[in-house]
Amino acid sequence: MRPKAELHLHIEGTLEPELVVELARRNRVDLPSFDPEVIRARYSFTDLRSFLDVYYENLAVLRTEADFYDLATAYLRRAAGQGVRHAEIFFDPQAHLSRGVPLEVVFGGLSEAVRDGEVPAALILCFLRDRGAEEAEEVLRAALPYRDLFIGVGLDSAEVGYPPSLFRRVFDIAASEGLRRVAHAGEEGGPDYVWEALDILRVERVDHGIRAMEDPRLVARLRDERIPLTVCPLSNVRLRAVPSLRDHILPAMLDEGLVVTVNSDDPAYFGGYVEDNYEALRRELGMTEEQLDRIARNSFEAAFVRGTESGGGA
Ligand code: ES4
Ligand code: ZN
Repeated sequence: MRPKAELHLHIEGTLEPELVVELARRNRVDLPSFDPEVIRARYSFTDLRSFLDVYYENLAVLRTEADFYDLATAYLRRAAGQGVRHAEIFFDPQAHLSRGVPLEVVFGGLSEAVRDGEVPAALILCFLRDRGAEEAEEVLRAALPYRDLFIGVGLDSAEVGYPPSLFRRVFDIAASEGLRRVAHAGEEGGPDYVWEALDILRVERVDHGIRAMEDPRLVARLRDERIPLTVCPLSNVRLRAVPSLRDHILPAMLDEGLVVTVNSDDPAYFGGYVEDNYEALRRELGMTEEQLDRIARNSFEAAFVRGTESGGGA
């Protein structure tokens, strides 16, 4: 299996139904069903919003430091089995703070799992854009005592209606703290969101970015500045950003000379981990080993933390 870095992965999106049930029992959280198959059967989303509703609901079982530790440890074990040599992992503190889970519990569990994990990894703190810029700034300030435990900030959750420009101040503060910057843009939102992420938030990678292909000037900018895009093919199909894998624009992005990477996004929900995404591109799109090798090489170039492709990681 080819070595790769994974750069677009929400740790909360690795919560498999089996772990939902285990944590619910451990924490005495009531669930509509304790059958993992029944939980999995509810994953019939039609867009980003309907996915996020289920995703946030399942988070009710994450309560203690041990829960966050077990979640991230399970991901890093699976990632090792998928050829991942380095992972830069998103987490959503607001999705936990809003349920009364303190920041120290989230940072404690995740950072210990990263320290002990099977794959070298780093954490990227994401702001939930639909909760607004003021709350994002509060979260960043509250997280600064844990500054050494994360390498950057990102922007996720429902995209349309929450343009990157709203978050200029919080990204400026992050930059002044030496934090790396990424944002989801151009998944459901148009190329204008990608422009704003670059020009206003000064992001160094674009998460998804598939709709950048609608704007040739933007494509030229991304190519010339070698700004990586973290594309998530199985996610795009499940959330209907593209009709089917065969219609995915990824091969054209590669032909344009963009620094494209392939990632799993929320693998517990979208039907596969990162190597499963590579495999689907091979099977459904007929992508060649040469193309997939380029994507894997891009993933190491696009990583903020440099390891080596043969391991050694952070
Ligand atoms: C997400 Cl696919 C996607 N898009 C935006 N925000 C997210 N959070 C978790 N998965
Ligand atoms: Zn994502």
